[in-house]
Amino acid sequence: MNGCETPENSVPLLESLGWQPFFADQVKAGDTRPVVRITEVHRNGLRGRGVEVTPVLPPTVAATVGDWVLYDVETPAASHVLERKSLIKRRAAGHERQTQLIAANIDTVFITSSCNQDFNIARLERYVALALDAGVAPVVVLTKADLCEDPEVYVAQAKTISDLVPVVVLDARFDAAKSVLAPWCGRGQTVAFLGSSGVGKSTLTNALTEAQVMETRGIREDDAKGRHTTTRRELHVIPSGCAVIDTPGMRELQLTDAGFGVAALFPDLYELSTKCRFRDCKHQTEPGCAVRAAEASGEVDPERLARWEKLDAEEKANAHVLAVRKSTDKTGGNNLKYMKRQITKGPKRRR
Ligand SMILES: Nc1nc2c(ncn2[C@@H]2O[C@H](COP(=O)(O)OP(=O)(O)O)[C@@H](O)[C@H]2O)c(=O)[nH]1
Ligand SMILES: [Mg+2]
Ligand SMILES: [Zn+2]
Repeated sequence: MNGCETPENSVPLLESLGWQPFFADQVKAGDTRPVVRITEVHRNGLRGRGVEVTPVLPPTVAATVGDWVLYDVETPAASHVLERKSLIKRRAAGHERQTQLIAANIDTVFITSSCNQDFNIARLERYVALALDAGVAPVVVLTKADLCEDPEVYVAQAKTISDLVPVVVLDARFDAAKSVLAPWCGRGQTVAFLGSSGVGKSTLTNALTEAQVMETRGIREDDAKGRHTTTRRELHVIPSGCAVIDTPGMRELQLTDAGFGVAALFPDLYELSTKCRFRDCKHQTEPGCAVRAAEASGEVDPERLARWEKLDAEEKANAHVLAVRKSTDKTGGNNLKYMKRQITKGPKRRR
């Protein structure tokens, strides 16, 4: 082996790490800085992986897991983060309404839920909106099919989310799970698992990597809630020549600045809302409200409508807080520019 190939197969390491023409096009001819992908973020540094290099970059480098960096060997702090293809972020939990970067440059996100009390259509929709907004293709992965009398009941419900979102169901503990996810794990792709604790994200990461790279642990019997075994996001290479990111369960997923994702998930309702008489209609008691009219005539499913209203209101409230912050925070500018570009480009179509 010459260090450029993964031990498992003959896919060049950079490609297995998710290197694509989109990134290669950003490197000028003659630039000798090694490219590395950020695999872990710690308080005191960012771990990267490239061909024959595994540097730790100082935390001042503004990168997250999945970012590609031109590593400045002499002055690591001056390493250059390449433009992102996609970015998953949320409003951080707690009082600080900061935006937390979750992962960059993901092609497909496996939104994972088990076929038990964890299953919650509103929560899945929230993740799907987040993914669509980030420019990442969402796939709903339903685990623990073996523990459930009729998994198809869950599949049928998940399929109502959107025609844009494929749904698969599996037992995460067995090899067969790998082939169910294989269509999204081709060479040079990057996939990530998102979902609550205890649903099987680390079990699936282990299945894909064919190694025990992540620790897994049983859920509490009484309420099906998971324990936080995975404490940080980590990127691993899998033998099919694909990169996979496992994440800890998120207790709270607040959307922020995700108006495009919410609209993409509920295009019919978004379209209706553009027909209200007043442009800033809150769809409450305003005259000429197309949304309330459609509800009254029974054209729309009232439960789905209520879920859209909740997400839309939350997204707008958080986006407003961020907009105020950005107007006083000079570093927010880049991010805003990025989002605008994402929105005009639209979500990436699945292959
Ligand atoms: N029966 C069954 N158990 C599973 C399945 N997926 C995961 N588990 C178990 O659920 C527990 C939590 O899994 P883990 O991968 O740590 O969940 P994570 O918190 O999402 O990373 C572990 O004990 C797994 O063995 C599945 O499809 N069927
Ligand atoms: Mg885990
Ligand atoms: Zn209205």
